[in-house]
Amino acid sequence: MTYSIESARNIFSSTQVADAVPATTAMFAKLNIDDQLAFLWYAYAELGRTITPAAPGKANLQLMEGIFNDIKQMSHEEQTQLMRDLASNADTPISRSYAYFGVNAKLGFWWQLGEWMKEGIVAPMPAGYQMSTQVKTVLEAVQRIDQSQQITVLRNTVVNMGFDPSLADSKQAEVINFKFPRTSLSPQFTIEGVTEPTVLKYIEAMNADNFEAAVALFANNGALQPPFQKPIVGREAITAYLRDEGQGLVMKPTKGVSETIEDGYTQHKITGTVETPWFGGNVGMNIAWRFLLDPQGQIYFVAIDLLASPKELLNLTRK
Ligand code: EQ3
Repeated sequence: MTYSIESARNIFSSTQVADAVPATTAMFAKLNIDDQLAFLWYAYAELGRTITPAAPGKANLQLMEGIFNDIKQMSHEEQTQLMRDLASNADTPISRSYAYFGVNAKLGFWWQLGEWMKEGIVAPMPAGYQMSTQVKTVLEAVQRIDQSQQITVLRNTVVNMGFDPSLADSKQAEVINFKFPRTSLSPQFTIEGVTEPTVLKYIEAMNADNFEAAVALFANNGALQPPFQKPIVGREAITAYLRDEGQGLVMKPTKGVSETIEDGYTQHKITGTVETPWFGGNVGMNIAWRFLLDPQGQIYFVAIDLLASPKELLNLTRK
């Protein structure tokens, strides 16, 4: 049997992923725009009772200085309109610029607005605001899921904002990507049950933000499937994706299983935790990597899954 990316997606098919994330994100998407903004404010404030994201660093925020200066000059009405435009994917100059922010830059943009909302520099939630029943329902749904799933929902909502760049007639060449300098040496790890060098090298490279080295481990037509997304195919596309989304992640794989399948292919499932630079060790996301290596030991496919529960960390069954 030769594999296709489509068939590779089914390896270790008993893996239980956190379905509550797309379900809650879909509930959010049905809210009207003002309810969406209100929901995010309250969800963020609620999360802030236990953890808050780290400040993204001056150098990163400076990349958006021009836009921030414009926003500070605006009236509260204009600022509110700007937030509505972003949430409704309207075609405005700032909404277009936002589309070319990398994921972390988008999060950093809202982080800054959130700080300024607290200080009253950016229009805060109106005094006496009454939550609609729809907002309450989505908030309750978010309260039922664990913290790593909550931050993933928040992240999804922010990623989907702004003017869709595929609709833009002119393309801006450069995406604004944040960098998170590593404060300590790459974490040491051993994966109980897995010694496959390609897998170990992948984790090592990712823990050093060495995306070129990580991507060199892929086959030419290899693919990486991020949580809740379709596979990203080919080295160039994977490199661009990792430069945007892989920065500063700390991967702590702990257990795994390896198996030789047909025609010299091998499959490996590894579980462990991943920390984002925004929340550091305060939020360990339960993750599985499902690797399919070709007979040359190159990565033909790897899926990264956000697991449904910590119990899933122990699920290393092969089917
Ligand atoms: C201002 C406020 C509050 C109100 C306003 O009305 C609207 C908005 C939007 C507001 C602001 C909200 C803010 C500031 C939200 C911030 C949320 C943050 C910082 C969320 C961060 C989440 C990060 C996550 C979930 C990262 C996950 C990364 C993973 C799972 C990476 C996995 C990977 C692995 C393990 C690989 O091996 C390959 C790469 C890959 C990236 C897939």
